[in-house]
Amino acid sequence: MRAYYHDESDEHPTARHDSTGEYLDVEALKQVGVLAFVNQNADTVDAIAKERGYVARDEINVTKAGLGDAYEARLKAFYEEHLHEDEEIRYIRDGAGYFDVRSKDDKRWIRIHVEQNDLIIVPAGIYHRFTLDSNNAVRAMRLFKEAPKWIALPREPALDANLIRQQYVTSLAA
Ligand code: KMT
Ligand code: NI
Repeated sequence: MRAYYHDESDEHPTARHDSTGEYLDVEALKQVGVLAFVNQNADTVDAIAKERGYVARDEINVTKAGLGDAYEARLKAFYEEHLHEDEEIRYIRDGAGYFDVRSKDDKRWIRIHVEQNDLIIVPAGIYHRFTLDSNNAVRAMRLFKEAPKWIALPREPALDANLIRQQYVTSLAA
């Protein structure tokens, strides 16, 4: 796991975009509600799942082979700025990728590089996006609640009035 402010350069999305050199640690990520745990094993994942009410899990293989015809469309959707009404929890089994989340002031992207055995919890209501890194492959465990509200709601001005979004924004001020 490595997190930093995204440099917003015109390079390909899968480039590192780390020329800012402004790194963030796990504590700084907590300030935007993101929980990141490095080097986790099956036992700790089970414990977190139990604690937070995750009752099911599956695996997503984000590669050309894993997603087949849906590959391009899925990657495009992942990279469009969006939010969910539930938290998004991923345990990286193999490969790597970038979660970009909005900074507290909503002006910058924070780029979080997740790698094997990292577990990340992206809070409900935060604007974010995902891309692979230059190795073009990630395999991740997805944890599910009973009735997950997982639809990706693309960013648009009207979405700022969404209740979950407002609760998230309020939590930042606290
Ligand atoms: C998502 O919903 O953004 C994903 O599942 C991304 C791939 S898993 C690291
Ligand atoms: Ni998402």
